[in-house]
Amino acid sequence: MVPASADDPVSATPAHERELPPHRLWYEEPATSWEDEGLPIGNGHLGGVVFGTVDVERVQFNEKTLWTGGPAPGRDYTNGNWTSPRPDALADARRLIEENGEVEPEAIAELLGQSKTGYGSYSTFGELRLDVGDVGAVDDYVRDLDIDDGVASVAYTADGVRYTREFFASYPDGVLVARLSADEPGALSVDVSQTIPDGRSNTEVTVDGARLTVAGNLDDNGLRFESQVHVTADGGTVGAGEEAVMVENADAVTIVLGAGTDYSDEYPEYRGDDPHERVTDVVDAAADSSYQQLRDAHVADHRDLFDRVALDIGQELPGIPTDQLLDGYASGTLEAPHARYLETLYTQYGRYLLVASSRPGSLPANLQGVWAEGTSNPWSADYHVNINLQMNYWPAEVMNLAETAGPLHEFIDALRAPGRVSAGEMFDASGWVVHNETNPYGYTGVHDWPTAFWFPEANGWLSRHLWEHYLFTQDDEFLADTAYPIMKGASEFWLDFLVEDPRDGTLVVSPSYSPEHGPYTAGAAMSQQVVWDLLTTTTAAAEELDVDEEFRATLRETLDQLDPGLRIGSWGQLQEWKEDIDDPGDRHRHVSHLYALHPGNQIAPETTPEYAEAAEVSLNARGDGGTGWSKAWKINFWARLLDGDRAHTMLREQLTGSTLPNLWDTHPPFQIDGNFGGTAGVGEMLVQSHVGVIDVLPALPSAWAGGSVDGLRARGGFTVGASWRAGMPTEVRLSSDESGEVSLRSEMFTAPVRVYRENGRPVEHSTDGDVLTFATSAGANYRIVPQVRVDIERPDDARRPGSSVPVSVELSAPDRRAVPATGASVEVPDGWSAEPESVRMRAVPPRGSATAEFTVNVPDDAADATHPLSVEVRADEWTIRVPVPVEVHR
Ligand code: FUC
Repeated sequence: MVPASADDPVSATPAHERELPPHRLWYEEPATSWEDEGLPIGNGHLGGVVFGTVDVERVQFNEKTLWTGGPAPGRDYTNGNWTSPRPDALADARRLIEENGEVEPEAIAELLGQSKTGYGSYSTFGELRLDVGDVGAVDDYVRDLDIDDGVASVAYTADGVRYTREFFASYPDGVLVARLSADEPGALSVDVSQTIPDGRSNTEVTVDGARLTVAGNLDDNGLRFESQVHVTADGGTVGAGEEAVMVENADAVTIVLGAGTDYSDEYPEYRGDDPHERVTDVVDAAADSSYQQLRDAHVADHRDLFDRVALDIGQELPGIPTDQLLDGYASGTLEAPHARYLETLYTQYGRYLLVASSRPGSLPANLQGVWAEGTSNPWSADYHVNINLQMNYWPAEVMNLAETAGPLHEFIDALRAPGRVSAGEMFDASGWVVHNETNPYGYTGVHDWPTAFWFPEANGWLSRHLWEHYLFTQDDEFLADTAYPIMKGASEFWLDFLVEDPRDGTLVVSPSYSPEHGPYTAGAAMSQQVVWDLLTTTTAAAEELDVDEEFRATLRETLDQLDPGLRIGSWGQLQEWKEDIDDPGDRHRHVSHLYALHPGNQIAPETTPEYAEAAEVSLNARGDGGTGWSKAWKINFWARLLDGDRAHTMLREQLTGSTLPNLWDTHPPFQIDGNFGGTAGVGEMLVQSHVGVIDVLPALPSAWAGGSVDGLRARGGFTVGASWRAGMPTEVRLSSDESGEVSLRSEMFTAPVRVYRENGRPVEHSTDGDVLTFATSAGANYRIVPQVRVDIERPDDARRPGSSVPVSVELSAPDRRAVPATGASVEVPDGWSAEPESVRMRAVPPRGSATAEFTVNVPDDAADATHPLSVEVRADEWTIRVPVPVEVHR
């Protein structure tokens, strides 16, 4: 063994060295159901769902701004604001609540609600149809979605010819692309056309040579739309047919599709330029590029985002199609590495879907991302802001896709103009407001569904996303120009809207409604927590920017008087309402009063253990059921409670009961929020940074005992990676965008570690318990390496009373430092014994190891249970304690 000198260069290559199995969804049959089986592609503004049907390929497609509703000739669109003044409505609602404590939702809806007018719906653009004629019998059919490259494909053999189709949506070129090829020259003939859904007028279909153009207006609001399809053939002929472009006897065919509308996000007109020129330009440019050029540019762009996070939990490629994999997972028949494959595929699929449905230059991802099959879709495929839109963006920062949040920020910004009118006209308040759900036409007022119309706190919850973006990116310009003005406007609303609670003199929200159940009251937990969070982060932002001193003082005074929404009730629960009225039998899918635990950070086991415990009581009472997004939220909650196994249980629940064969989340119906919430939840299991410390592997489930992850982001401008074995890190990796101090938390730091720069130089650090702190330089990479490691070997099957368990302890020095002499023992519960009681272990040289053997005796009267044993290895300066639970079973 060669003792290394302090400044030996060490490899900067991450420990993540295994080539990961490809991330791919695949099937042996064409899709028959859009919702269950279609495979989604997208570039943020265009989305396509590929069926893989053989004779006539169907690619249903969307353009993000194709929405009915909003301003329209002959419609009195009020953005949901009251059509006539109701000067007393708010005061009446408040009085009802003050007098009765609890008020039926219908009574409040009667006073404050109003039926929806001009809300509209997201709509399909149509279907691209590729008609290759009657193919006859087909062999070796496969349909897949390669999410590493962002390419869907279909392949089959007919008449001895192998046919292949590829589909992708290119962000750099702004088009959907389809490519048909065959392994025999001249084998391809296809008619390319487009369907036109209902609800369109002035529709013109023109075929000019190789170009099919469809343009018209939506009946509902006159929105102008246009799509153009251009067909290029290698070999063969291309000609104009009636409403189709016809290709005969080609070797290969490339089809590009561009689409747009005259929507603009500018209040109050919401109209911009006719899309004709824009669509013509992108389709012309794409038609001038070769298929390979389009594909290469797309794959490079996609991988630039997608490849940033690598997750290895020991998954292995299963040799079965994805629908069978999902079935096997649900029935518990998969081998563990195949189950882990599905878990990593699902995690990365959420990242794929976010890249595909949210890129700068268009609207944010809606309830179905960018994919919607009908002209009037479930919940309009809109922007619900009492959880759903927010959940869509939970993975954006931690999962290293911060750019995808741009459309959300712009959308929130565009809500301000109509939101100011709603605040002023309806409530005589300044600032801006939005309620339970909204559309792209600034619907910031109300509707009248009693249990789901009132949620003015949405302005605060949305604002949190801007502040988080700043925390993760440290982008000062973004904070000053985008985030702060929006946060300030939302805070101004609350400064005017909060009222004093006669019960205790605190400031509360009234009316207040905990989504989407129970009575209307004053000061429900979520209302208070969201407002507390908004005012607190707005104060922090103003301080950071050193602006608005007087306003800051007002915020602080208000915060001092604000009810923070945290109360522990009679059965130990975190109260959902200000009065202790929680029903332990309540299984409602919204768990709103835990906002403070996630996505907020008012509650954390490290900082407010008693509230964290109460949150756990509430969460246990709510149970592990729920709809898709509800389960996804529970993954995040349990991760924040640092319970990796329970978070994993919820991930299993989501995959088992709320995931369709194409891995889309189902409420039911298909709703994409759960996909994003699930992916974010895995992020929370692996790294957390919401209480000022980067917690590494805070909620690692025992099913993921070994693995590695790279590319996760943490607040403060950090990128984090780690490798682990037996649940304990073997290395932590950190890159720092800025110079400053960083603190990380891991059980690993309770024993000696060293921190190295990429050039191999050790970095000075300090530790305090399980927290390690050191100074970072901008752009530098660090590795944190344990200097001592304890591995345990023992049979892990259940033992009988009166039997014994051999326990072998391996102590090693994995880096360049020796481990000094230590004492080792097994700590056992009362009535148990271990032989020997303790062992003295000699010093271990660098990269060497030593072992000690113990026998644990299980007492005759040991109960059927898992008993908490542990191994302790003690040196003068440190102690390592490794839990070794022993299950006893008669
Ligand atoms: C919220 C949820 C519903 C549904 C809708 C789109 O209102 O409570 O379950 O997800 O959004």
